[in-house]
Amino acid sequence: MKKILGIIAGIAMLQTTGYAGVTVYQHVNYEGTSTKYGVGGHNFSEIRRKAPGDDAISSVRVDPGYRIILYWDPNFSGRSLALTKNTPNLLNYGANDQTSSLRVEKIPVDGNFKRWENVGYVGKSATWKVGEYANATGNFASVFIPKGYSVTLFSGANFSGNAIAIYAQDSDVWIENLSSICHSVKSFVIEKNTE
Ligand SMILES: [Ca+2]
Repeated sequence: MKKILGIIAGIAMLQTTGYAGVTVYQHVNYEGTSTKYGVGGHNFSEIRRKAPGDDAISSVRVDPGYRIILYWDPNFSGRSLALTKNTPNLLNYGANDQTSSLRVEKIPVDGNFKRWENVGYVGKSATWKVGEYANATGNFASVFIPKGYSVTLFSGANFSGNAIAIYAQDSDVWIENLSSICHSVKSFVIEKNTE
């Protein structure tokens, strides 16, 4: 009998239908002028032309499944900062009013459960299909579960220890930093949700 200690549902918001990507804002807390950017590179001439302009971005909204890389200089050069979640104040990253070019990427996903070794959906990754996996290896820093599936994570091998169930019911679930809810993953079960 699996012992479920916690249930998380709908952690990440459903990405909006249609045009998805990121939105950059003039002021902190998503205020002031703004522009929504889709996947691809957006160089200095475009940044300068669109609101809020060059060296003027202070907060960023990032739709689930996307990454924005801010570059201090034109031509995707100079210092850079990658973000995969909504960030209301770039001052906290030393990145306020610095951006002169930026790139938007879609984070690649596949399978019914995917993990990355580093926070922010970077580093080595692995993907699994529906099934029971008694001995997991590697670091589960960020995870993705597509809509329609659920994953139960166990802190011990062979489905022992603490467990947490994550249901992707109404939308894909993206967890950028799994350690905030779960410190160890040694085994897991992936199931297809039933109606
Ligand atoms: Ca700059």
